[in-house]
Formats: sequence, C-alpha cells, structure tokens
Amino acid sequence: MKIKAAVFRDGTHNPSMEDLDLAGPRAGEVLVKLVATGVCHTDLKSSGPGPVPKPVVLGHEGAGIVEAVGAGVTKVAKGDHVVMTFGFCGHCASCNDAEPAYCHNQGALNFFCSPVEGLRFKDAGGAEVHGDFFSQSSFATHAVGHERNVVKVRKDAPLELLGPLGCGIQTGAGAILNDFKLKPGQTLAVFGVGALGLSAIMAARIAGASRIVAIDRHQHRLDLARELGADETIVAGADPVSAQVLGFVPDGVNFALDTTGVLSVMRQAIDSLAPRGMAGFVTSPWDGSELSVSVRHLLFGRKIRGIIEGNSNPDVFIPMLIDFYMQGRFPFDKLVKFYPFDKIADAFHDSEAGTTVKPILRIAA
Ligand code: CXF
Ligand code: ZN
Repeated sequence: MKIKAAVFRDGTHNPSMEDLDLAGPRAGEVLVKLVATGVCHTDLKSSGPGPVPKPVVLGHEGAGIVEAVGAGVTKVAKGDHVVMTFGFCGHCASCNDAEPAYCHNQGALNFFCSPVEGLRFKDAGGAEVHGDFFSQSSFATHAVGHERNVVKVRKDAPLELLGPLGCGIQTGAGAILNDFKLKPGQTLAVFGVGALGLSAIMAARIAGASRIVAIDRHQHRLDLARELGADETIVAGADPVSAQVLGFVPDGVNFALDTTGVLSVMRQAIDSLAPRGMAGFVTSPWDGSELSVSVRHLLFGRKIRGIIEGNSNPDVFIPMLIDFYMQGRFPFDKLVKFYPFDKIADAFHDSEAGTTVKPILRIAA
C-alpha cells in the first residue's frame, strides 16, 4: 500500500517526507494506522552513525488503530486501539522467562532494520528503504508490527497521548515498579529528569517512596519533577552531586536511577547509594566506553543493574499505566508537547535542546 513516511537518509535530524510503498502485513503481523507517535532520544541517536542502516524510517512510540491483520493473528482485530512497543522474539530464554526486554534477538528486532523476509519499504524510484525499526517504524501514516509488540488498550483513553508508553514512559516507570520493586518508605534519587526520570518519579510516588531526590541541569525540569512528586531537587553543577544527595538522605538512598548514560553521572548515582542499595541505568554511552567504580563501595551489598524498557511485560504494564493515568495518579500528559507530523525536525531539535520533555507527532485525527 502507499503511505507517507519520514525518511532519514543523510545522518542528520532532518528527514524527507516521502511517499513509500509498504509491504505487509505478513503472517503474524498487524497493520496500524497511526494517530500519533512519540519521539524518543533513541530516535535522535539512531538518525546518526551507528547500527541503524540508512535510509530508514525511524519512530518507535506509535499509537493507532488496527487496520488489518496478517494470517494467524488472534490478539487484535481491525478497529482495536493499540500502542506499539519494542520488538522481541517470543522464544529465547529471556522471552520464555517473561522478560522480553532482554530478548536475545533484541538487536535484530529493534535496531538492524533488515528482516530476513526482506525490506518493507520502497521509495518513489523503487529503491529499498529500511523499516521495522523497533518492529514498527512509526514516523509514518501506517506501520506494521508483529502481534507480539502491539498492545491493545482501552478505547476511553486519549489515543494520541499513549504512544510514549511504548518506550520512554514504560522505561522510567518500569525501572521503579518492575525492576527495583520499590517498597513503601524506601528512598530514590533520579539522575536526569527528562521523560524517563519524571516517569520514574511518578511511579515512585505510586509505590509509596518516602523521599525522592531529583537531579538535573535544567531548573524547569526540576520544577516539573517537584510538581510530579520529588521532595528535593539538585541543580547538577560543580559540587559532587552524591554529597548533596547524602545531605538530604544521610545513609544514602535505597535506589538511584541514572537516565543520562553519562559515565560521570552514573558514578554519582552509585556513590549516592546506601549499603545494599541498587543503582540502575537505562541507557549507555553510544561509543561503548567503560565505567570505573569503587569495589570497596560495592562490597557493602550495593548493586549496579542495566534495565531495558523498564523490564516491562508490555501487555500487562502498558494497560496498567493507562489505568493509573485515567485515575489521575500518573499524569504523564504534563511531559508532552504535540507537533504536526511535518514538523518532525522541530520536535527533534526541541528534544535535543531539552526544551520539550516528550514530543508527540500528531499524524492523523
Ligand atoms: C533502548 C534503550 C537502549 C537500549 C535498547 C533499548 N530503548 C529505546 O529507546
Ligand atoms: Zn525509546
């Protein structure tokens, strides 16, 4: 079928809006007419050098309406409202253990954009364009996902808002609720309060955290963090942040979440931990550089853990977050600014600059 999509060709944040031919849905797949899609920092990084081949249609926080299903699909039907999430294989050891975010085939299904069945898009000249980014490529009027990474959602929720639950929001909230399993009375420091960090703070409030410390370079984000549940805020600057966190929570925090992937910040998160505390990180330096830690500090039962996609089981966790939102307990709409689809370059710019926490592109009414 003919669709419109944003095609990243030259390593910049400026895609061309193009007419493409889309193949599918194949067996097990779902064709979604997109209503809106979030923009995540992984889209920004993936438009440049790295593992994602070009030209490519990016986008991995799609929300829309099922238009057609391929052979054998039983999970959703035409007309269902869905959120598209990350791809996973469904048959490796992690998937079998219901931890699909750690799928052993994660790279192929999310970043390499070259499915064995062949590329999904052709441009106006008949040349191939990579798709299947995060098993969706949602910067487009239509996207094809596998039924595994398409989550049916309640129809009374505002569909245009829901896409970011597929990645950024579930990553932050899931780190707290699925991975840390923070208990009432425990303490948390969040390093970097963009979409992930703010989602973590809202989730920690739901879980009953006794003290939440937010750290960021931008005062306006810290103001929002306080509004959403942070008790203390720290403007990251010259002084070691860990000393300031210990000023608020002298024993150290039970949990520290780094959302920056900046090694010096990750080290501050680890240095803020109480004995037996856990530091989680949700992204890594794109260049693969390594972290130095004090082994003596870790010896006291402290732990460091990588957390992908909030260790979420999306079919369970995304509807749960929507229920929290509808109950007024998880107001993630406060993070969002909407852009028309053809202003995608502005959305990328504002996300990179930090002036918009979570851009959402409106694609159709
Ligand atoms: C990513 C984050 C880095 C590891 C793979 C998954 N999530 C999406 O943005
Ligand atoms: Zn993402």
